[in-house]
Amino acid sequence: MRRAVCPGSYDPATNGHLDIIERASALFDEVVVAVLINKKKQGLFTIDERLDMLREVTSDLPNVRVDSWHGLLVDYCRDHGIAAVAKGLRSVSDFDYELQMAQMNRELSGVETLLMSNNPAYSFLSSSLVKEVATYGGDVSEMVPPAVHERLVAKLAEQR
Ligand code: COD
Repeated sequence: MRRAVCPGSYDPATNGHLDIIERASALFDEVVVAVLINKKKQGLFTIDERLDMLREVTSDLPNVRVDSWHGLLVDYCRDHGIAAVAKGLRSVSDFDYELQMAQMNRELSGVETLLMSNNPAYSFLSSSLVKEVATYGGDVSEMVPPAVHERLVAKLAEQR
């Protein structure tokens, strides 16, 4: 069975993430969407909230499951028999960082990384910018799945 992991912070998932997950699910027998901790980023949603949202927005993709992991991505891949990491590339600046991580992960464990060119409609999208815009009342309803939008609006209202 060909398995891939789509790792990320998913705080929260955007339409750009979902596009990559859907495309990976068409290429592999099974895709695990794994919520990992990025220590450089301050979280808005708890890990359980991110998992719930991801389960909801991927419920129509039968070969996709959702999981979380604290630690190195390569250790997750080894423990779960995963040979490939599938990610999206938005820009040249993404490329530098993604290439470095892909090379490090391959050096550590031999795991391969598939970098997919993103849908240009989502080039500007990141979880951080979506949160920032929504915090100041901007409309992000076209940038995230409806289930995420609902939770984001509720979370920000809770914090006011
Ligand atoms: N269009 C297409 N793809 C996108 C878009 C978009 N608009 N936005 C994001 N993506 C893709 C990118 O491939 C991105 O890498 C991925 O989705 C996840 O994005 P985020 O922002 O949710 O997640 P990051 O960048 O914070 O995730 C970084 C990881 C958590 C994957 C990384 O830090 C990691 O692997 N950490 C685990 C610890 C580890 O192994 N560290 C060593 C790494 S070499």
